[in-house]
Amino acid sequence: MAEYIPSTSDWVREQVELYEGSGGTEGTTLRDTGLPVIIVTNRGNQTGAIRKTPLMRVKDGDNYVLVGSRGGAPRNPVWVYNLRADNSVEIRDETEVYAMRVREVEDDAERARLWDLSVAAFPPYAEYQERTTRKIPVFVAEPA
Ligand code: F42
Repeated sequence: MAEYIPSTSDWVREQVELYEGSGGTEGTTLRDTGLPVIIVTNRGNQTGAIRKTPLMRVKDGDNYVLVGSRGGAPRNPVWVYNLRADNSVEIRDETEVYAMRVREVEDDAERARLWDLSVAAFPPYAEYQERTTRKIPVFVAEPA
């Protein structure tokens, strides 16, 4: 079993601990927005360790859309590189846990559709894209 290395970011680590520690009954929304969050579990591309990242819940049927916005920061979140290196993930959505595979969305039309869906679920994504020159990476997670 690989070791779990918690995030160095306090608020992220605390949300993961509350969410997972309660079995998905607490800490399931983003701060005061009340909007739902999922926990993505994957492997670190350097350490091979288990990493856990809270992301907004964006659903497309049975699939989940993962948006690498990081609040519009100039650099991609590290988890983007982890998913590019190993596409096998576990997604916790409240009390349900799914084994899934992710793929980065490259097709313009597909990306546009999933982007609109993501902004509908979490409107600040639009502002985050305006804040940065990088094109925010979008992944889709499908049942493995
Ligand atoms: N971030 C988003 O990008 N999109 C969202 O929709 C989103 C929603 C959200 C909701 C709630 C919440 O609490 C946080 C939310 N975040 C969202 C923030 C998100 O959880 C991440 O913290 C953020 O995207 C930054 O991702 P990050 O992977 O850069 O994480 C940082 C804080 C982090 O933990 N970095 C690790 C560290 O040590 O601090 C690096 C971990 C890692 O994967 N290391 C690799 C390894 O091999 O283990 C090697 C790294 C390398 O060099 O490649």
